[in-house]
Amino acid sequence: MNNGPCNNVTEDCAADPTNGTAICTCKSGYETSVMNGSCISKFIDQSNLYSCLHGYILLIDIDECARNISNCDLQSSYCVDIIGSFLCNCKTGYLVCI
Ligand SMILES: [Ca+2]
Repeated sequence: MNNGPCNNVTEDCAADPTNGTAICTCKSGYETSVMNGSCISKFIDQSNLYSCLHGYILLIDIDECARNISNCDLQSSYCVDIIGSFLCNCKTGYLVCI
């Protein structure tokens, strides 16, 4: 099926009943990006998308710390979220940590 001007992966296409122009809406599992209005996966942490500048490739980042999926040893280190990755910084009193 022709998806018109809409993105085949992320958007559904419908016709505007008043003038027949195409309307693109985000498919299930996608939401409107705060950056440019395109549809992106709901699993992307949008709080980090603001750091992207126009003309640069959209950085896809998640907050590994908030999602508790970093592999930091939380006994000796704390998790710091950065764009595209995360860091494990040593807690006070630890010279070596992972
Ligand atoms: Ca991150």
